[in-house]
Parts: sequence; structure tokens; C-alpha cells
Amino acid sequence: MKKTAFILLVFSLFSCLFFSSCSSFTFIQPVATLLNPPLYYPEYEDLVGAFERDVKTDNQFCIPYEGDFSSAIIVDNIDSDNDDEALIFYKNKNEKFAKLHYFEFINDEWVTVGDYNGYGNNVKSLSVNDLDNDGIGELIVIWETSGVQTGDVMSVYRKKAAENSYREIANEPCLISKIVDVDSDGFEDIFYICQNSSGASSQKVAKALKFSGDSVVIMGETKLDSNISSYVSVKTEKESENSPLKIYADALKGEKQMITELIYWDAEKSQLIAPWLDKETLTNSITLRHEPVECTDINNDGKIDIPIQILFTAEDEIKEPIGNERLYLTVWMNFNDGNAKVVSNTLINLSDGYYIKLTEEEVNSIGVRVYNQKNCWVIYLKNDYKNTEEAIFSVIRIDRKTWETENFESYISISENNEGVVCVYITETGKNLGITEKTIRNKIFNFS
Ligand SMILES: [Ca+2]
Ligand SMILES: [Ca+2]
Ligand SMILES: [Ca+2]
Ligand SMILES: [Ca+2]
Repeated sequence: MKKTAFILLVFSLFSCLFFSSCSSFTFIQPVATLLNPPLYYPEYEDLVGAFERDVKTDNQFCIPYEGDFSSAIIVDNIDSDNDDEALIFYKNKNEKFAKLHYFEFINDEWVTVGDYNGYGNNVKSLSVNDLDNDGIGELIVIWETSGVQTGDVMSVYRKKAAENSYREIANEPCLISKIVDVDSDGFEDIFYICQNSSGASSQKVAKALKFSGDSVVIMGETKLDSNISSYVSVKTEKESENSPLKIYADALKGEKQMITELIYWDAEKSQLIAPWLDKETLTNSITLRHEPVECTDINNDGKIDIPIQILFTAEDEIKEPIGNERLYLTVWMNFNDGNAKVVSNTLINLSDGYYIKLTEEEVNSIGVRVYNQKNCWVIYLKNDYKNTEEAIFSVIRIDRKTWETENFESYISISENNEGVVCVYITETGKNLGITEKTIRNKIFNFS
């Protein structure tokens, strides 16, 4: 059976299960302890003056290092009244955890109206989202904890129209989160993944929080693959107005292996569902790839595609010396309209930052000799009858200096950056087979 046909079969079975019940290369940054500037913000002189007046000394500002706000001082009209408010993230040098200070601008003066203890030694992100559509933004703060297995802590703060300050209404352990309308009811919810802290279990769970009355409640949760070292990104998409929001979470298993979890809200069952988790083994193996390739819209049709990897180089071709190393075929799957379909077959060179798009036929007729030391792939045509391999073109990554000083006239540049150039050389055999610069430009793309 053809390689891609096998994958298609496996996924067809899974997509049937998924769709029969229903009509989102960045790694998480390490501790950003260096981001502690002194109390000097000239544009906020009055505010910093008020802060120094109201809060005891020995403080450092903390800058959220992810998300929409990359400043320790945020001045904005968060509650849609007539004046700005100010939020300041800081940490006292003698205390363990970062804090949040809240000012209102009243009668031409900054007035302290709130001060909140955080749960981590730094601030990872702040989001301001009006979750209950009352015109007043809720604050969702991710406090970074280092060395804690259950991850960071997410706090939600709310202010009602009749109140003059924010109240903390929830705090939850959190590995990754995204504010999205999980159940498509027109109100944004907080989707997040956490590790259940009960006992020795390392069970990963996807949850969603939504507003209910004066507080937030967990509207649903579903188990995920537990064998995850970290979550890399959350992407979302909606097929149509009436279809559920699909939430894709890319996660690393170990250092290099990656999977994509799919999570969505089943309106009929009023449940969060993770259809790709094998309920018996509690693992998601159908999306497993051996290299950290994230899901993305590979064919630019506006729909997210999931990469699946299978061995491309036949076992008997993997042999020393170098020239024939283990290589994976990355098959990109799309799950729209209730069907699983292959949208693209690619060979990805992650370290050199490009991919080669293969046709269904080329998947079986083309081979690659990998020369890692030389950042070079030689693409050849297999002739099984004659038992020959004929090189048709090579892709090579050349460092910037060499590219500028030596003669590469006969090479086609695919992508360039400050460090190097990815370029292609077409052999005489390749040219005789009709391979041109145009062929190459439709076949090899930047992948970073
Ligand atoms: Ca305001
Ligand atoms: Ca609100
Ligand atoms: Ca909602
Ligand atoms: Ca796509």
C-alpha cells in the first residue's frame, strides 16, 4: 500500500468518529529573570511618582514577556468609562512573588485602588478581555512559576460597574491558554491545558472556563495525552458559522517528537471532546511525528493542516557511511467537511529551513541522499528495474560569507537571510528531464 494511502486510511477512521457526532516555532521561553528594569519610565513620571508614594520601596518592575502587553506599566481605559486606568506589575526584592498594582485616575491624580499578590516569581502574560460583554475588561494574568511541575498559575480578575476595583475570581494551574469562544455562544471563554495535581498522576487535561453569574466556572474538561514535555502553541479555526471551534494544541513529547491535540466543544453533549486521544492507552499516537513540526496552513487555503510523519527512507537504505540517513515523509492532513484528506506531501529539512513538495507519484519514485555535514540533500530518481539512482538536483545551504565571495552563478536561490542562503543546483540529468527554475520554485519553499 502506498505510504500516503495508509495514513489516509487511519485518519479516515478517526475522522468518522470525530465528525459523526457534530453537524490553534516558538517554544515557551525559559525564565525571563533578566527582564527587571529599574523604576525609570519617563513617559509615566506622575504614575511612577504615585507608585513610589503608595507602595513600599525596593521594588522592581516585571515585564510580561509574552502576549499583547510587553510593558510593566499598562495605561488604558479598560473599563470603558471616561478615564484611563493603570496596571503595574512589580516585585519587591524581599518577596518571593510578583504583584499587580492598580490605579484609577481621579481628579487629575493617580489613586491606588488595588494591590494583588501574584502566584509566581515573574509575569508571563496579561490579557484584557471582556468575557461577559459588560464593557469592562477582565484581566487574565499568567504568573510564571519556575520549577513547578504543574506549570504556571493563571489568575482572573473582574470588576463590575458598581465596584471601584478588581477582584480575583479564579486562579488555576496552567500550562498553556488561549482566550477563545469555545462554545460559540458569542462570549469569549478561557481555554487552557493543565496538569491534574492529584497524587502522582501527571494527567494532562484541557479545560474551559466561562462566566456564570459573578464568577467563572469550569464549563468542561477532557483528558489529553499525558506523555507531554511542553505545549508549544494553540491555534483555532472554524469551518463554518455553525460548526464547533476547532482548537489545535501542538505539544512536544520528549525533546523532538510532536503531536497535535484536537479539542472542541460538542454542543449536543455539552462536553469538551478530544477525539484523537486513544481512550484505552490515553495517548494520541495518530498525529505523532518524529520531528518538531507544528501544524500550519501548508497549502495556503486558509485551513490548518496537521503534519503526520512516516519513514521515507526504506530501512535497507539506511546505512553507513553518510549519504543515506533516516528521513521522514511529512504528510499534511486536513479535516474539513467531515473528511480526512492529504493536502500535501513534503520532505522537511528543519535545520536548514526549507521543504520540498512532492507529488503522490514522486513519493514513491524519488530518493534523497542526506549529507548533514555539508548541509546538502541530493535528490535522485529511483529506477527500480534498472536498479539505478540518478541525481536530478541538490539543495544546499551555504553560509552568507561563502555565498557572497564565491561563484554560485548556476545555483537558484530559494531563500536568504543574514546567516545563509538555501539554493538549488539542477544536474544535467535533471535538465534533460525538463526540470527548470520554475519547477524548482514551485517545489521548494522556505520553512521557518
Ligand atoms: Ca476607565
Ligand atoms: Ca467584563
Ligand atoms: Ca463562549
Ligand atoms: Ca491548508
